[in-house]
Amino acid sequence: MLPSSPELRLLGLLSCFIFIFQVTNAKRDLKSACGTCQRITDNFQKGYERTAKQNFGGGNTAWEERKLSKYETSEIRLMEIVEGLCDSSSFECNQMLEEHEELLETWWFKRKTKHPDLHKWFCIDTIEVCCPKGTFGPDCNACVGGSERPCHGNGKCDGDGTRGGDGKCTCDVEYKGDFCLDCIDGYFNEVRNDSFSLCTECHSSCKTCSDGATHQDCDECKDGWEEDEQEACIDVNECSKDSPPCQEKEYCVNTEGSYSCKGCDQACTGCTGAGADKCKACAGGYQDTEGTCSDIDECSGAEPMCTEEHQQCVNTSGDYKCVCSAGYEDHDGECVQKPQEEEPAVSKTDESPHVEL
Ligand SMILES: [Ca+2]
Ligand SMILES: [Ca+2]
Repeated sequence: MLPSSPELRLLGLLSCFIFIFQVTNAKRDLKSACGTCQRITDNFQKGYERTAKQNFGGGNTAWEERKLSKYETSEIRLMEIVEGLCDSSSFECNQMLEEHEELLETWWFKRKTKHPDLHKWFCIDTIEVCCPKGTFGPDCNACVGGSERPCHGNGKCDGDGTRGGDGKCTCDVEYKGDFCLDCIDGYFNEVRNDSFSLCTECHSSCKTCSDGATHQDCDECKDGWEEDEQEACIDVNECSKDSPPCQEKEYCVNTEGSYSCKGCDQACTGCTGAGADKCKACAGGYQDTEGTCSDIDECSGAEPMCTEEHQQCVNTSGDYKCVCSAGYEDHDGECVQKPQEEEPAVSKTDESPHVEL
């Protein structure tokens, strides 16, 4: 029986999806396939160097010399090199190797002399997963800016050196534009022509600038900076403004391009700087002593501060407190005599460090 039409449509849609998936996947695969191929040829070179010193005994008789020169181009040596080309865990690498192992053999025995660059012969010219440096895509077209200096030396060309990518530039951080010749805000073109651009950082006071790196070259000042009469960007002193930006119990510290607020000494109500000698007024519990706010010793005043029975006064910084005298303890706000229990005998043996074991 033939499938009904909705099923057919679904089938058609599904194969369409699979096709799109394969196309996009293949594009990405070409970049990673080149990476895999590059690793294989890099490891081949390493293996080639590793096996260069090997021989069949270590002597240098004529017989051994002959044997050695035979090894140099032997299948045994090739096998030893091929063994080290892929990590056993790398599926992509092992798959590529399995698919093209015969090509490596062909190169080893027949092409090596004429085409000594394995990467070029294998990855670029034969299995066609890579391109020469500075080129990209199926036909190895030149990157934006040319293959000599892709992206004019100020960025990375998408797919550079592979059969994938679109050749567009991802510029280095200072540069922008399709050709990576323009500077981002905060940088200016120190050198600029059709094929070369050098972007240098503006002065720290500039949002944008042109022609130079001093504070006089700003086109626009950064926040926290303002233009003076000479059109140079200078620091705004936020602390000297009519309405300073800090809280009542803070003082203001001006910095280049900004400011900060710091907490006053606890002896102050408002202050102009750090320490008890920079108070605008003393906080409660403190008094002005020769320009410095110092603690008032409430307990030494003529008037007793703690009036309850068996209480004593304890001075604290910025305050004082009333506590029960020795031998008394607080009981619902009253100081009562502590119970005189005779328990030291028990606790003493408990806490003794010389316990007999
Ligand atoms: Ca400032
Ligand atoms: Ca006090």
